[in-house]
Amino acid sequence: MSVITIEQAGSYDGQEVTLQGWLYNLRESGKLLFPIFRDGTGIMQGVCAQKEQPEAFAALRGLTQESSVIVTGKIRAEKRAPGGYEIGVTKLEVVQRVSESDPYPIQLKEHGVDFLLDRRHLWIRTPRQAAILRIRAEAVRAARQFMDGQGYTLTDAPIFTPAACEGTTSLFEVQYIDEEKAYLTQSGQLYVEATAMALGKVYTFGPTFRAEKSKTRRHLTEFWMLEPEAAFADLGDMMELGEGLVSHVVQSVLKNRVRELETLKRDTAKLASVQAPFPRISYDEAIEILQKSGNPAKYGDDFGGDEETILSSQYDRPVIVHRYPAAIKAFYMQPDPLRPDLALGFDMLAPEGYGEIIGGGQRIHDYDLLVRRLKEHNLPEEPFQWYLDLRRYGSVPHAGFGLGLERTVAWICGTEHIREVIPFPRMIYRVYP
Ligand code: NSS
Repeated sequence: MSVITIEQAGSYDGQEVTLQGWLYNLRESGKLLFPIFRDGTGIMQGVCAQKEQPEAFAALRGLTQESSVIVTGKIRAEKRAPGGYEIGVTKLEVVQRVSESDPYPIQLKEHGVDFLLDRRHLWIRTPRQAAILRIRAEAVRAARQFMDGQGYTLTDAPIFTPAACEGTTSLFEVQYIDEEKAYLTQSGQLYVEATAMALGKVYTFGPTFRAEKSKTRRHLTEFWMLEPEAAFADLGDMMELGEGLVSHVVQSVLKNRVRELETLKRDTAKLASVQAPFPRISYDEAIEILQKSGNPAKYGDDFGGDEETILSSQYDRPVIVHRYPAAIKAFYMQPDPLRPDLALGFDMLAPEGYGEIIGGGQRIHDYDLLVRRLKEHNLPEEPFQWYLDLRRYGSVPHAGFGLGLERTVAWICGTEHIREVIPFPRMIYRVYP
């Protein structure tokens, strides 16, 4: 007998198979039982009649939600069933029975989000959450496939770091062995700049940390970032790489995660139009668009969620905003030679109000200018000595960016908040479970 997953059921129509999973729900109707099983790949309805299968019927009757089971039975097509197939149960083995006195806490009804977040270790079992995590995995797979295909080599950046990359206000300080201080990385950028000088085209993909005091639907304190970096590359190269990467990720999810997008009831027409090239506007043009739409933004302001939403609502795919005033950007940004008050940086804003999914641009490659910028940003020179070495020994123009995985997946899934798209979200007031 074949042990199969629910996802594979369509290839076993008419055959007797075994499923391993959990009891998701059970409806009892006299001498007939209608269980719903889940196994992580999907859910499947079953039927069990007392007359034909007295033993399986006895094992199943009264069985508690989320009890683990091994089910044997015949697969048959059933249009009305979720997934299009059901199983006629002939044998049911209970692996662990959830006690009636301590039932599974998450019932098949609406619960408050704090209740669910406290039980995140169980909440991820629900079909909607499982679908989101499968889409996340596909996004990661597709992103790496794209980067590898473009000739970029994965070089992992460290998590303990001696210095800040994205401003000192959101640094997590940790006690490192023997009273030395270290920080959790905010971005692997400084390190991929080094590996780019060693290997040419590189990327890192890992967790990054920001002690964000912002309690918004777009902020986590621990999130994943994919960061490409290339030697002899400029702003234009990175805008092109970014739109290629995002298009590939979205199109791969559309192709390979059809059922999951259905589970989420995602409007896939909105994703289908996400194809490179993306519209590009300068910061100056962005300010004009904002003012025309009645937003109070003035020249020199950084954009928040409201501004990003107005800008992205003008387009059916992500929009790239480039050349921000250097004064509102990080210390490492290369100035525009035509207008040195502007930085050769860009952000990519997702449609439908999901905000900034990419930030990046060209880096300062001149030693003296970089030293000056460190001073202007009140950053100590000493922990950056290794970074300055990259400008002492064979410095070249180079560029890169960071793609926020959770922002990207939240947009693709259409979730209200990014906390749902990472298995165990870390936020300003939450580190449990
Ligand atoms: O601060 S970024 O805009 N840019 C950097 O960290 C650069 N050092 C990356 C680089 O050039 N290699 O962050 C990049 C992206 C941003 O566009 C968001 O999509 C995401 O990282 N991001 C976040 N996601 C979730 N939560 C928080 N708090 C967060 N902060 C940034």
